[in-house]
Amino acid sequence: MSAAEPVSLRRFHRTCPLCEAKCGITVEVDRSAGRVLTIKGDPADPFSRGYLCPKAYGLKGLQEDPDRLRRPLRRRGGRFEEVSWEEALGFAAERLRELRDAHGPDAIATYLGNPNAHDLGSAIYMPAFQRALGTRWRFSATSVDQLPKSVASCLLFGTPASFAVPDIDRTSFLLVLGANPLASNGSLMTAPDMPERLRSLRQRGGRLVVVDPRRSETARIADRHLFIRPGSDAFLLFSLVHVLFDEGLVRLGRLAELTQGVDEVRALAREFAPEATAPVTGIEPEAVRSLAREFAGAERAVCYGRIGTCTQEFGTLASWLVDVLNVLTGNLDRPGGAMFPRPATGPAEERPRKAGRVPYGRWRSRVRELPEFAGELPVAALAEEIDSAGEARVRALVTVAGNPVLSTPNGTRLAKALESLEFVLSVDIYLNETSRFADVILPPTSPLERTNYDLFFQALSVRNVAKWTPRVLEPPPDSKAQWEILLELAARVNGTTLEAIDDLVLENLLGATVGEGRSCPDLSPEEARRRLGPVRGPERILDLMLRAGPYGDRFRDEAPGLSLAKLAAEEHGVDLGPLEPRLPAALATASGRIELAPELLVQDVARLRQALDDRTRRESLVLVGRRHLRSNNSWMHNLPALAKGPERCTLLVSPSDAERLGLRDGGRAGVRSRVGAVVASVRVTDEMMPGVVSLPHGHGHDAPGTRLRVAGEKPGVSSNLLTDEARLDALSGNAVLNGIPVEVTAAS
Ligand SMILES: Nc1nc2c(c(=O)[nH]1)N[C@H]1C(S)=C(S)[C@@H](COP(=O)(O)OP(=O)(O)OC[C@H]3O[C@@H](n4cnc5c(=O)[nH]c(N)nc54)[C@H](O)[C@@H]3O)O[C@H]1N2
Ligand SMILES: Nc1nc2c(c(=O)[nH]1)N[C@H]1C(S)=C(S)[C@@H](COP(=O)(O)OP(=O)(O)OC[C@H]3O[C@@H](n4cnc5c(=O)[nH]c(N)nc54)[C@H](O)[C@@H]3O)O[C@H]1N2
Ligand code: SF4
Ligand SMILES: [Mo]
Repeated sequence: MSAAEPVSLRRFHRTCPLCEAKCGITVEVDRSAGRVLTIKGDPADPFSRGYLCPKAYGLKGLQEDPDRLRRPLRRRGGRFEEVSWEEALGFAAERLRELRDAHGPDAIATYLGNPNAHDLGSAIYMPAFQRALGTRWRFSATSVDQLPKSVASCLLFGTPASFAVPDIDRTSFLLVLGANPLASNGSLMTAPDMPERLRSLRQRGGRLVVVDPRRSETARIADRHLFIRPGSDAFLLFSLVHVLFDEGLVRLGRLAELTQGVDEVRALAREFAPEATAPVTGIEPEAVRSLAREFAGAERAVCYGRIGTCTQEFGTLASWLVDVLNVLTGNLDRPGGAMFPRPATGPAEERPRKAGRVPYGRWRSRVRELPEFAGELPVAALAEEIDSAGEARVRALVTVAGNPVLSTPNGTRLAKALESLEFVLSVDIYLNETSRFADVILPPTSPLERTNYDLFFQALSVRNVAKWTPRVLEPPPDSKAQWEILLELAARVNGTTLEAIDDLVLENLLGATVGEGRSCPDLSPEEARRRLGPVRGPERILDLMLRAGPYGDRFRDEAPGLSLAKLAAEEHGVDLGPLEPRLPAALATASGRIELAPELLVQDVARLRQALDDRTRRESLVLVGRRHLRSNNSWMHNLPALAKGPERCTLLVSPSDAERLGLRDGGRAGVRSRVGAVVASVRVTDEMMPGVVSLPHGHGHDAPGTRLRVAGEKPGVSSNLLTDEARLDALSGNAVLNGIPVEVTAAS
């Protein structure tokens, strides 16, 4: 630090919480002014090595955004007023209690949005919050995202979180379906600096093949790109499996003993020869055959599917077949294939766990009888659960870090439904398209004002890593962290205290980790409690998880191993090594093996078979989505540094469709689906497959009553005014957000 710099200039090494990549950032702040000066990539972070995307700088914008809420708001007579925390929490808890007492806990629905996954406090205390409300009407962004992958992974490997992630740094053949990591920075695959990781794949002689109805940023740098008709990945994948069997390319290797159901898969694949599926996928049979041969012949290959393979009609089947391909070629659980990370907060011992019942369909939604999975219902059912008459209807909604009006299908119907509710509580940092319907908005502290640790994403990481991110700025007086808001609400609703709930969370974890037969056998719970110290909140729980985890010090201070204090001493994070094979220990299925042909999936193949003969689905014009590096779902459009630049909410149309429909580049087009219509600017580009148009989601910031001044200047339109709540992946209930039939016409 030079003498000219102000004495209060401080430099912190932290993790960016905005997306799944988890880049190391260096934040310079003027602490006396509580101001962020710069945000840069941290070259000493062993995982991200200095990489950064433009969104990281948005953390400064977010900190300074005058529209970001800092005080609770309460609606009075159609207007929002700032009120004290005491009043806001007291009123919210009172209304929730009244509604629960009058109508039962299921009258209150919850919706949890994506940023919860990036917040340690939410990750630790959300289960307690949900339990306090007691409702089974739980919804989240999961069912507009990775639900199909969760269902498939649970059936194959045993738990909803049993995700196999591509070992991208060691593979020699990466087959990507329905993901665009150069824009999204990766998902269900935490791997900062995708550009460099993909470059080095090619440099070591590896190959990248992308299957996408759009020649995306990632497809552009691939060795090969195949256009595919939206929603038809399961057909392509089944054809690849067909060719593996047909040409004797199946090589399970050590997985043979660990896998059951191979013969059933062989039988199912029989009718999906490349020639049979080509009319549905639009991919030439010979291209499918050579892809299967290359994949099977590669030294180390991995197939990876994401949003495009999940948010579609056959999402669970496609997600399943991605892993079937990895298993049949012996690429599951081996370096360069699809592997199971071992996070520092996971179970200490590697031993097969007792299988529970698959958490599917234990209850169903009221109106459409959609199945619960892992404790929640598909969000495509939220509006109808509110607006369909009946004593058991949903009467109140609690949203936490979610914007379902822009993020879930048929936003028009949902907005109307929200307006009709008896009570809405939003825990959110903006007055936006969803929270404008709230009676109370409770804003937590900003990302730079809170401590963090990536409980979820370190379990999805392509290397085993751990990093602690203490807060950079002091939270302003009279502010609350998200975990405090959740626990205070939970406490008030049930007439208990934050302290009591926090203690209960700790006791439950102590019961699972400390004492005879557990990972810390020599310790008593009293001693563990004493060693963890009295400070409440997520840190104490995290410390216990780390110390009792696979790399933990087990409370032996002299021993090597992690504790929160030791992790905190490593400002750039610690690298715990490459992924290692974890089967069979990581399995939790009833058979103790990989269940390659689970009944639910086998049954769903009938639906796929029917679609093979359905001609209409091949002909209509369909809509898909996309992401942009400077945007993040629906909520970073209010930051000037990110919002500047050309209009991004454009409709991409192929030249042949443009000609047929009379559209011109730079002109306007009306897009209509069963449920709604929008008008968007047209970009004519040969990056689109003919028959497919693309519009990003998360825009449409022109709703009345919001406080989003920057976003409102370039509102764009919401693609979820077009997506249809009636279209689901029938097995999981996940919304179909890609492959929506639309009519497009020229507009003035
Ligand atoms: N058509 C279409 N729709 C899609 C998708 C698609 O590809 N196409 N993608 C889907 C996917 S993958 C996802 S994950 C969902 C996302 O769906 P949501 O999670 O519902 O939406 P987000 O846009 O992430 O909204 C986040 C909300 O949290 C608030 N927020 C931000 N940070 C914090 C915080 O720290 N605490 C609190 N309390 N609030 C915060 C923001 O103001 C915003 O209201 O969208 C889905 N919708
Ligand atoms: N910059 C930025 N980064 C983000 C986000 C963001 O909004 N902006 N959101 C974050 C979130 S919540 C998530 S879940 C991840 C998602 O990360 P990704 O899964 O990488 O999502 P996308 O970038 O939308 O890429 C999806 C691709 O699927 C293609 N596609 C559409 N339909 C089909 C189909 O039927 N089959 C096939 N094969 N492809 C299809 C689309 O054309 C698109 O190129 O990104 C995360 N990162
Ligand atoms: S890719 Fe960008 S948004 Fe994602 S963690 Fe890295 S810097 Fe943050
Ligand atoms: Mo997502």
